[in-house]
This record gives sequence, structure tokens and C-alpha cells, in this order.
Amino acid sequence: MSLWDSLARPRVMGVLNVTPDSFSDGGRWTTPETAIDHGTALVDVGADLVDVGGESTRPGATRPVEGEELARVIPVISALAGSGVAVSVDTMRSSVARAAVGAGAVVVNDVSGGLADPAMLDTVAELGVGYVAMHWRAHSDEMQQHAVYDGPGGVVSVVIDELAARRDAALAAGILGDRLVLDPGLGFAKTADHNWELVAHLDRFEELGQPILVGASRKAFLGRLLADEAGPRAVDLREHAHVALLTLLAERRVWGLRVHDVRACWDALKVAARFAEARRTGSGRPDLKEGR
Ligand code: PMM
Repeated sequence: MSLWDSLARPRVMGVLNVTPDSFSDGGRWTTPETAIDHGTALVDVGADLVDVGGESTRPGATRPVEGEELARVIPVISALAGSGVAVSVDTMRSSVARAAVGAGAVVVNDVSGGLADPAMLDTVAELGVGYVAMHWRAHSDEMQQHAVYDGPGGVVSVVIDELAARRDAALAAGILGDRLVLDPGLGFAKTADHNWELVAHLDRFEELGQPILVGASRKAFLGRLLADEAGPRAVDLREHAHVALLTLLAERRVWGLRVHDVRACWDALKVAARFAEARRTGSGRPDLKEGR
């Protein structure tokens, strides 16, 4: 399957953070060997794409220098791509994007949508690969100060407008329209309420006319929803809630879901697909039965 073929289900993007400090899986796959094994394991349970990142974007994180980011991701991308895995590189740096594509990555996943590095859009256009442009306002050390959406229509309209500007800039730079994916950027300069508004109105993002990717996996808004007196639910105990959300999102025509637990995501997609099929057959509807 090509990533860009039309498909009746969302693509499953497995997360592989080769960082010491990502909130979700930081410190777990820090050697090339452990990272490559985990990437292979994600594919074994059904990932269509493995997203390799070397920079943590957790709120308050400081950025690694470029050399450090390259050293983290390039050996992992080379090995995975070399064994036939479709790899995206999660980076805001055009230099890292270029090296990653040289190592075999087929998609650049830029959480800044081209805003962090002025050379990014031209570089991706020249490389001719896919591009994910996420909604973003500032680097992680200050992004939560930017979680203000006062425009008419609230957070959903403002995020759509700001993503439309990134879409237009990407297309103007020469990035191929059928390889350009947009992402509302859950958790990036957003409060928990903003994230719920965005996922609840995901269908409105269809007006952007581009494929949509969503990353809700393990994020703080789920932890806050499930909080008890001890505080937010721990990161690794948010998966059941995430699967419930994925089952709802599967009904939306999203291009892709960025997840840590690929098997759990597939379970949700299978339930949603079977449920939709059973509804279509009409056997539960008396008015559609023969003789009525
Ligand atoms: N979230 C994170 C990192 N990269 N990329 C896209 N396109 N969308 C996201 O929502 C996104 C991302 C942060 O989460 P992580 O620490 O689990 O990687």
C-alpha cells in the first residue's frame, strides 16, 4: 500500500521518540538498537508509518542542538527505512529533514508547520516528499502562554484559519497538494478544553481540503479527564480513554492517527468499521425489512 492511495480507514502512524525526555515515551528507546527494535515491533502490529523524532516537544522542554538531534534519529531512520518501513521524521529543522530523507524517510512531520525554520517549506518542496504541517504557535518552553483563541468561532475557527495559512504557504513553496497533511496540533498551545473542542469538531477541518492527521495519544487532556485526588492519570494509564476517543474519531474521515499503542489503535478501528458495516446492512431497521 502506498501512503497516498485512497484508503477506507485512517493510516496508523506509530510514534518512536528517540529522546531522553518526551512526556510519552522519553528515555525508553534511546539507543539505536532499542529504537530500531521498537520501530520494527510497531510495524509488526500494523503501523503503516513510523514517526521518528529526536526532539521532545513536551511543554517546557529545551531544544537539543542540531548535531544531537541528527545523531539520535539518522541511524534509526536508516535502519528502519533500509528494511522497508515507511518512515516519517518528526522535526522542525530543515537540515534534519534533508538528512532524514537522505536516510530514507518519506514524510517530514513538522510540528511547527514551517514556522520554526524559514527554510523548511522550500526544502520539503525540493525533496518532493510528503509533509505534515501541524498547528503551532511557539516553541515548547513558551507555548502554553499562547493558548488564547479569542477570534470569532473560538478555537476551532482560529486553528482552521491558521492552518489554512500554513497550507497556502506550503503550496506556494511547491509542496505537492496530494502529499500535504494538516494536523490541529492537540496539546500545542492548547488547554484541555481547547483540545476537546477540536476533537469534537474535527469534521470542520475537512473544509481545508487536505488530509488530516490527529495525535491524541497519551496527551495531558486525557490525563486531566481521568484525574482523581492524586492528580492527573499517569501517562501510561491513559490508553483505554484514548481507544475510546479513537473509536469516535474513526467515524471522521481522517487520513491518519498518530499513536503509541498501534495494536490498541487497530482494535478501535476494527470495532468502528464492523459497527459501521452492521449499521449499513439495515437488518436492525424494521422499515427496511422485506414485506414492510
Ligand atoms: N504530538 C507530539 C509530537 N509530534 N506530530 C504531529 N503531527 N501531531 C502531534 O499531535 C504530535 C506530533 C507530542 O507527543 P509525543 O511526545 O507523544 O510524541
